[in-house]
Amino acid sequence: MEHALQHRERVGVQDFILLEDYRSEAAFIDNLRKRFRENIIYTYIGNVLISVNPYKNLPIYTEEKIQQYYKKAFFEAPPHVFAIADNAYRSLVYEHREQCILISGESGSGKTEASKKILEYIAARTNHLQNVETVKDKLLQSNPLLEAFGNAKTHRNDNSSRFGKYMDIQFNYEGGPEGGHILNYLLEKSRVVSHMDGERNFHIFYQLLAGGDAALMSRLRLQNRPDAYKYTTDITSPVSQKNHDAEQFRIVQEAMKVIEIGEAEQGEIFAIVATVLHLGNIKFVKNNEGYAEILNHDPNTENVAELLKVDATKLREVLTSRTIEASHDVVNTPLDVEQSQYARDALAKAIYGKHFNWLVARLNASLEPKDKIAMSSVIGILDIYGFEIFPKNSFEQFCINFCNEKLQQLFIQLTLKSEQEEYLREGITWEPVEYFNNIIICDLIEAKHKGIIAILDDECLRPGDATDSSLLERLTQHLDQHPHYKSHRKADTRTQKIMGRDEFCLKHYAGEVTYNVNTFLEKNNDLLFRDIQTLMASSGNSIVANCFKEYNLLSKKRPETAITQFKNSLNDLIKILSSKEPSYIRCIKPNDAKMPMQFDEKLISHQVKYLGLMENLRVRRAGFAYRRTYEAFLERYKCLSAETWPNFHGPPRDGVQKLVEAMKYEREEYRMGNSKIFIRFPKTLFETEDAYQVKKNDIATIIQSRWRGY
Ligand code: AOV
Ligand code: MG
Repeated sequence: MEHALQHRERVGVQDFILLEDYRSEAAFIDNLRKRFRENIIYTYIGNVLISVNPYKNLPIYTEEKIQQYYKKAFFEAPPHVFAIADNAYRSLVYEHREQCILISGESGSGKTEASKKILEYIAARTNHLQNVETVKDKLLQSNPLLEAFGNAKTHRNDNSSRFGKYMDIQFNYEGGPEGGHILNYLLEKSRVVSHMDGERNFHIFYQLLAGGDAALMSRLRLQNRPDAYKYTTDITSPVSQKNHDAEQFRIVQEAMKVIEIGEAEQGEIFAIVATVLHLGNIKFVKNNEGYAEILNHDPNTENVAELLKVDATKLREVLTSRTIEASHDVVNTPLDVEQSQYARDALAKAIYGKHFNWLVARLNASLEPKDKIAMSSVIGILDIYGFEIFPKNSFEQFCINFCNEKLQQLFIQLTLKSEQEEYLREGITWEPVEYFNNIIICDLIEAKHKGIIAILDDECLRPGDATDSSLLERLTQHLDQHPHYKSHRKADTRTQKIMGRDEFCLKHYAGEVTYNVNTFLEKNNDLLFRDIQTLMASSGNSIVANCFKEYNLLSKKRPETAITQFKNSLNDLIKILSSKEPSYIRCIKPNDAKMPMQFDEKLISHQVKYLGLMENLRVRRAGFAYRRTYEAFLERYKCLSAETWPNFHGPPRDGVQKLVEAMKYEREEYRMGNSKIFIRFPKTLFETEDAYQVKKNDIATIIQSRWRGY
C-alpha cells in the first residue's frame, strides 16, 4: 500500500487550499503538473473547480462515476465536474436556491465539453423521475444541433463555439427537468463569407456536403465537394474528416427529429444552408458602363432564386442596384462590382445569422415546459467563447474579449470582493488581499459618452464621411492617455512591437490584444440594403420570410448597432447571473498543439495569472472555506448535541455555539460572525458531516424499529 504522504507526493493535493506554500505560483503549477501527469484533470480552490483539458478521452465520465457523485456530498469525493453539477442540483432542490454555473477559460480549454458533462450528469441524476425523458432528450440533443450551426474549426480549437450560450434548465418541484431556455450571443457571422487559412466555415456546411444523400443533394442543387464553393474552400481535409462530417450530419438529422423539427422544416433549413453556398459562388462582371452585372444564365443565381422561392430577375436586380428614397423620389442606382460583392456577402451573413437566431427560438419553443405552474426553479449554465488573441484581431475579437472582461468582473465581484465584504459585514477581522480589478478596462470599453463603444457608435451614426480611420483617430484622440489603451503612436519601443497605422491595442486583464480597425464600422452598422430585405420577406421559404419580415417592421427606426445590442444583452445576462448562486469552473488549456500529455508551463502560468487563480487562492486561504447562516447550520446539525436536539429554544447563534462545543472545534478552526458561522478548513466540515451522517442513520434505524414495534 502506498503511504498517504507518498500518494500526496505523486498526485498532489486535491484542493489548492491544502498546499503548504499557497502563495507560490511554482507550487501551484507543480501541483497541477503532478495531477495532469496522472490523468487527474480536476482540482479545487475551495468550491471553484480548476479543469485542465486532457486532449484525450479519460474513463472518468462513466455511469459508475455518476453514481459516485450522486451519493456523496461535495467535499467527500475527489474534485470533478460532476461534483459541481451535483452541488448545484442539491442546493436547488433541497435548499431552493437558484443556481448558475459559470465556465470560463480561453479558446480550446474545455468549456463546452464541461457544459455538456453537466447536462449529461443532471440527465442521469434525474433518471428515476417520471415523465422527464423527452425533455432530457431534447436538452441533450440541442447541443449537436447548435454546435453544427454555431461551431467551427479555428486555429485554437477544432470545435470552437462561435456564439455565446446561456442555457437555463428548468426543474419542477420534484427536481425533474421540465424544460429549458437558451439565450444566444453574437454569432460570428463574418465566418460565413470568409475565414483564415487552415480554419473552416461553420460545421454544418461540410456536414451537409459530406452526409447529404443523392436525393437531397439534387434537390439542393449541390455537389458533394466543399472545394466547389467559395465560402467553403481553402481547406485540405483528410478523408477521416469527411467521414466524421458525414457521421455528424446523421447525428444532426437525428437531433432534429428529437427536437420535433419535421421533414418540411428540415427541408427549409437545408435549403438555407445550400442558398448560402450558392450565393458565395455568384460572380459579378463589369459592364460597359462600369457597373456590376450578373451573367444572364448564371446557375448560382438561379439556384438561390429556386431554393428561396424568389423571383430570379428581382434577385439579380437587388444584388446589382439599390433604390434610394429621397423625399418623394425613388431613385435606382446601379452598384459597382465591389458594392455588389458586399451586398451578396451581407445577404449571406444576414440569412445565416437570422436563421441561427430562428433555430434557437425554435429550440426554445420545443423546450418550453408543458406545465408552467409546476415549474419551480432553474440551473443556468454559461458557456461563452473564451478570450481570443489572434495574429489579426477584428471586431469579433473585440466583442468576445469585452464579454470576457465583463465575466471576469462578475467573478471578481462575486468571489473576491463579496468575500472581503462579507468578512467586514460579519465583523470578522482579516487581512485584506490586494487584487487587480479589471473594472478599469470595462469602463474604458463601455463608459457612457467616452468609452470605446460610445465613440464607435458615434462614428457609425455620424452622417457623411465617417470611416474606419476616422474612428481610429477619434479613439486615439480621446483615449491615448488611458493606461489600458495604446495607439500606434505609443507603440512599445522596448519590445519593438510594431503596430500598424490602422491598429489600436488594449491591455486586457488577460493580455495585450492589437485590434485592426478595418471593417469595424461596417460590422457594427450591420446594414442590409432595404431592397434585399423586402425581397427576402417575400421568400417562399417560410423561415427566411419570417426572419426578414420582423426586420422590416423595425426598419423605419434605425436598428441598434451590433455592439450596443451585444452590450445590452451582456448587461442583462450579468443581471440574471447576479441573481443566482454561482459555481465556477475555470478551464485551462495545457498546450497550443491540441495534444495529450503536453504540459506547456509558460502557457499555463499565463492562464493561472490572468484567471486570477493565485489571488483566488490567497483570498480563500486568508479566509474560511465554508460558511453557513446560523439557522441553516443549526437546522442541519442539531442532532449532534443533546442540547440542540430535537429543538433549540433560543437564538440560533447560541445553538450553534452549543454545537461547536459539542463537536470540540478548536479556536483556529472557526469564527462566529454576525449571522453566520465560518469554518476555516474543509477537514473540520468533513468531520462534522460524517458525524451527522452517522447520527442520521442511527435515528433512521430507531424510527424504523419503532414502526416495526407498532
Ligand atoms: P472551449 O469550449 O473552451 O473552446 P472545448 O470544450 O470545445 O473548448 O474543448 C476543445 C477540445 O478539447 C474538445 O473538442 C475535446 O477534443 C478536447 N477536450 C476538452 N475537454 C475535454 C475533456 N474533459 N476530456 C477529453 N477531451 C476534452 V471555444 O468554444 O474555442 O472558447 O470558442
Ligand atoms: Mg466552446
